[in-house]
Amino acid sequence: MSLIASSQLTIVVGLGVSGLAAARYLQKNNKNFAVVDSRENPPNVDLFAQGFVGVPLKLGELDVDYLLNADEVILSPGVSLQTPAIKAVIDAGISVIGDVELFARVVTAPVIAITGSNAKTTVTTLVGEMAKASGVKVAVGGNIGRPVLDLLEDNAELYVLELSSFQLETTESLKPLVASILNISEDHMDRYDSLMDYFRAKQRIYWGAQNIVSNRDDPLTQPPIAADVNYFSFGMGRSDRNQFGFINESLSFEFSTVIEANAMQLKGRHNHLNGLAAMAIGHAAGFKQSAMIEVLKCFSGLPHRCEWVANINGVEYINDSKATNVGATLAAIEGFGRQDKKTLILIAGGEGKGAKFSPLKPAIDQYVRHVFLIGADAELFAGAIKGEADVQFATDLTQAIEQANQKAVTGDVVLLSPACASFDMFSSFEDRGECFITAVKDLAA
Ligand code: UMA
Ligand code: ADP
Repeated sequence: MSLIASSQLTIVVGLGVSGLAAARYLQKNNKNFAVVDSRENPPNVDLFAQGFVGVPLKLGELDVDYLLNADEVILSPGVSLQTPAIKAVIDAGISVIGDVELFARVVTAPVIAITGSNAKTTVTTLVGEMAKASGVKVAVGGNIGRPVLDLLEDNAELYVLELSSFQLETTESLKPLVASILNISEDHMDRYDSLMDYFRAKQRIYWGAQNIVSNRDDPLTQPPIAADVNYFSFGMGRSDRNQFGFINESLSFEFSTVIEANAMQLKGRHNHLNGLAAMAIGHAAGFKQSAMIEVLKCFSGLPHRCEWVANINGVEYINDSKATNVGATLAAIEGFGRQDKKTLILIAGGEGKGAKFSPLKPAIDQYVRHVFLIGADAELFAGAIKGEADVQFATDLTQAIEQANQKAVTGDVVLLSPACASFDMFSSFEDRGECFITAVKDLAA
């Protein structure tokens, strides 16, 4: 650590959890820095006032002239590189990076980096648990919640990071021990011009990776071929060399079975695939197979992700509030749908983030009897899925649950899987999920 404050100026853009962690890191390393946030009332202002006396903080519309004083800008993943003030900074030749790039420059222990449109948090958590069970001192963070620069305090032997496309856009020197894209489907189309732009951001995770794990069933996850990289894949079909897959009803590696799918606590075909992905990543990182199997047997899932809530008169209620895009809801419908009978009642809708809902139509036609739609994009949603299922609107989530309850018969599953962000009606996907749980429990009372 340098004792003389650097004369170079770093400006942190964003006072959210990642910006605050960046400020802590820069302060600890005696750097000269300032913080700006385009919001008038961002979070953490009080914490900042207490912990960073004398450090300039500017709030409100980004001031280009001020930003141009910087030698480097640390940009929040929540702020687009296309923001005019940030574009002006880039055009002036000033380096704009994210907190993950700052982390990458100093981290000395190996890193496992995981991205995807869906299943990131589930797979990242599984991989973290597998590392622990293998006896590795591990720190888990990134988009999952704990900012990467805070993880450095742990002096871990291994870092397991969930990375979003936003974080990857401003990262170039991570060079992970293992990198994986789990799947790619439309998301964040309010920030990207096209699926290709989003795909290009995700593919940056493979830059400099020693081992790559991709999804055989999803061409967009395939890496460019390079000579000095080990490749592994996972997918629904039978496994072959360097592949994880299924042999009959068991998860398998190459030509041998590893664990029966039914022995996993996580249920649904999509979750079995998540187990395979975690095992493939753990294998590439050198984890013990016995430890990975133990984790797959014990891990029962995370709240708001296809979470079982109640059985009321033979009807199962499932909270999948974390399904904030079409790909996630598709996986949940296919995971819970029955081939022989339409037993699904779907509650969906919210803020669609510019996505097309039509890819849901075939699965809804095949598995869903009634759909109850809420939120800003309910009409758009209804237009895209019009077909065999009965589609109705509800004024709010509680009314949708009551309407679903009236239609449900023994053996049905009422699935909240919105395919949309929650912020038009709720403070977060957690808030939406808690509201679902409370209303369902009220039904049972
Ligand atoms: N914002 C402004 N002006 C600013 C800064 C932020 O308007 O100057 C707004 C933007 O709308 C932005 C939001 O505030 O989207 C949040 O930005 P932030 O800087 O306050 O965010 P952090 O609290 O630092 O959280 C970020 C990640 N947020 C985003 O990428 C939007 C968190 O992912 C992540 O957990 C955290 O860093 C730690 O690494 C959240 C997320 O929603 C969970 N991620 C998206 C997703 O999963 O779909 C990508
Ligand atoms: P992320 O962190 O990428 O949002 P999560 O693990 O939190 O991923 O899961 C979010 C949602 O993604 C779940 O609620 C579920 O609907 C869906 N999902 C889970 N596994 C898969 C998968 N393998 N493929 C597609 N969608 C999935």
